[in-house]
Amino acid sequence: MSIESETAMPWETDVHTAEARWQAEWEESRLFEVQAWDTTAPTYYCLVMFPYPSGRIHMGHVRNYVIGDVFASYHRMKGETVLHPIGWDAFGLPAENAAIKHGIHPERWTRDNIASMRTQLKRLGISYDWSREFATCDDAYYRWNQWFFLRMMERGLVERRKAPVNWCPKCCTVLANEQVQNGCWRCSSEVHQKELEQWFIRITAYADRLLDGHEALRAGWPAEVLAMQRNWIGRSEGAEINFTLRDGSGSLRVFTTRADTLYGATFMAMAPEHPWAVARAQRSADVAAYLRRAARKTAQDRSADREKTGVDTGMRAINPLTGAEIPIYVADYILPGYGTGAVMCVPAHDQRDFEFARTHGLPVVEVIRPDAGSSTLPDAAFESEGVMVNSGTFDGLTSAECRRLIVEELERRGTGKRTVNYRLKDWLVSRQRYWGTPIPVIYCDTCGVVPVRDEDLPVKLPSGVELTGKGDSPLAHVPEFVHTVCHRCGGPAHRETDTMDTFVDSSWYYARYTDPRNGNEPFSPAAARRWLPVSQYVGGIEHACMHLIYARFWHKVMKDVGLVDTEEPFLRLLTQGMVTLGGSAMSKSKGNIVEPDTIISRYGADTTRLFILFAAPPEKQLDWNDAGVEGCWRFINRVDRLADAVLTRPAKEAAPAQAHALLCVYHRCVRGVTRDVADEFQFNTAIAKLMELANTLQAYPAVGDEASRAVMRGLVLMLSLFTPHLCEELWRRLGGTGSVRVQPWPMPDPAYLTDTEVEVPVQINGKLRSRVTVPADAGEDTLKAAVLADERIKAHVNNRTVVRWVIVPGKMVNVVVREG
Ligand code: ANZ
Ligand code: ZN
Repeated sequence: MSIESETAMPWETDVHTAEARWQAEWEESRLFEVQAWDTTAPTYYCLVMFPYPSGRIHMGHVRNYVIGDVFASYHRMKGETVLHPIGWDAFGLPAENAAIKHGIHPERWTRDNIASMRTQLKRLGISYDWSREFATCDDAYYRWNQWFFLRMMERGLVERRKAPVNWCPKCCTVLANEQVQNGCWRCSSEVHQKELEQWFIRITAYADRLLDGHEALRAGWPAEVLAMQRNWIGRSEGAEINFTLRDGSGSLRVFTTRADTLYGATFMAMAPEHPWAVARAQRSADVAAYLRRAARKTAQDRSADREKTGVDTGMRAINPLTGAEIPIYVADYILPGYGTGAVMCVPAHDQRDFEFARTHGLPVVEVIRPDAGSSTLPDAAFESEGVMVNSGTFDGLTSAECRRLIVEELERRGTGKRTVNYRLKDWLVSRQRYWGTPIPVIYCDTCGVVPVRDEDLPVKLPSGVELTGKGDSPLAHVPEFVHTVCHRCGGPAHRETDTMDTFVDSSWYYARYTDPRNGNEPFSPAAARRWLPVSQYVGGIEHACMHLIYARFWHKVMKDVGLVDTEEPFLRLLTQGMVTLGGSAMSKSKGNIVEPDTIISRYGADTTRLFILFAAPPEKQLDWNDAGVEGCWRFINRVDRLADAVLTRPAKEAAPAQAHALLCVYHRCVRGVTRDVADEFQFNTAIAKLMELANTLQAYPAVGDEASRAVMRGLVLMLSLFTPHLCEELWRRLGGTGSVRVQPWPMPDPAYLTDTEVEVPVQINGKLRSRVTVPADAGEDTLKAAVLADERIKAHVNNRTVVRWVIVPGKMVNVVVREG
């Protein structure tokens, strides 16, 4: 082992040159590039949510990517073949807005931003395989969006139908939901709902599969995200019931989860958008006025716990079981997009109906009494289960039983049926925008809607386009694009001028990384089999519903098409917390932004990385703190000097007991850091352990001896997950060969683990779910506390109740839980 470090520059003065030097070396040696077939080692796919090229990297990105790099680096050192790619989510509205505002072409704006963000990212020294980089605005990528769209069309998963969109009459344009802020975001005009032909992807056809998939994700996804998805999908079992109109002109269909309350339905209500309400408005000035008022309210105004408004339509319906005649109202607390947009109202057992009945003087008929305790009537609706009353032959039954029987009775009579309803809606994918994937469809006067042929893909975005922000799709004003020939009949045709929602782009990019240059297919199934599913995905919780549902859906379609053979795309998910300053999210408008570039220019990438990982556990909020950054900087320089001392100090002879004690501390540290990183994802406590190890080493009386060198090498190896540049430098100085980033991860030597601790397996309902480490003599309470604090156990117990503990001290714990 050579010692050539006597003249090494202190890190403190050399940090920027040294970091750049190692980054260049990693890049030149292609250290992080992986070939699909280069090894038989197990694969590990670490994915971070790719950035939108807005122009600059912010701290949220840095946190996301630095966390990802710890996962990738650790698994690489564990000997796995690690895929760690990066690219650009490059389509989207800001590019178009920049074009309108500054007259710069969206493509130019996007490519420039990518170039500067790539430079910024590279300064962080993250172990990306840059050879796989792509941008979703590359036609080599988006042609496959079009290809998938065609496959979905073939499978009946694509539909074109009318849908209400936000329309600004002044700008003459469709607005995305988030662009409606007190009217049009651009001109503040009142935004109208307008019916336009739109393209939909029938994600609802996959609702049950999306829910079923949760079982497999339970162990690796935050329970919170799964709960949000479950809620978003909103599966609800119930019945559809037809109420005949008194005048015999038809029947009004409702969706209810509480068919048991049918005898208590004293009126009905429909959404202002319901076709019958719209028809009624032609003849009733009251109804027309109410509809106009409702149209001005936002969805939030309508669903919030506001006053329940409504108007009697004068129409009457017959309760199918009681034969009673009940009035039909229009009320805006009924939402158009859910169920049938009409409900049977049971004021005694539904609080909203109760309030409405109070305001409008409608009767309240109790049909369920609590088994125990007393009814909440007449102060509030009684919404739980109980025993039937006032319900004819059903009296005395439980409400649950009655629900089943009533639905069966309605099915016999042909006036109702069991149904499942979802809150999830079909995915409206068409955008009247330029900077997105053209929808690959043409319209022929003779043949109608004709899908573009595979061999004619990609339908390229034309570059010459005028963007004004007004009117319909910008592509409609590019004649060379619009006019085409129908390949079926050879006659004249015109192209669809809408583009796809950019969430399409992010729905399968992770699969493209496995085979990013494939020109014949989106990716080869073999490459996908090698790498998918993603082992660890890291990103913001704000993507819990949209992106993470779309991607899961897309993956299932890719499975059905035969491209992948797994049901889920992302095995594990870590949602990193926000980076805040003074407790609030960093934002331009608040002026509380810390620029990554500023920090890197001052302290280097390692300090930035270390602070971000040390200041908070990854999933928790991280409040920026200059003193903390300064502390990390000092620690890094201390490690640098420590390495120097280890190398240059003439070795004193240490007492054997002292060396042994140092090695015991070291091996315990290896065990602890490994556990923190690999099992707990608590990088902050891992770093704290390494800081302690550095302290112990510094205080060691024989710094410079063989034991101290061994410990220093181990410290450098472990620390390289967090501060790779410094550690690369020290590793070489300590005589290491090859990059520190591909060295084997240190193993704790049991000879030095004087074990006063034991590892106890923990089962949930008899299934092994985790292990906890406790003092060998831990009593039941300590054991229980350790079990309940374990992240994996927490995820499994989730919202269920612990009913019993089976404990064999020092040997095994079984937690018995049940739902609810
Ligand atoms: C009668 C009833 C009686 C109801 C009762 C509840 C309690 P979830 O569980 O979310 O699916 N509903 C149906 N469609 C609606 C719409 N478009 N807008 C507003 N409310 C609607 O909720 C289903 C219940 O929400 C349905 O069951 C219906 O009210 C209402 F004691 O029908 B229920
Ligand atoms: Zn034709």
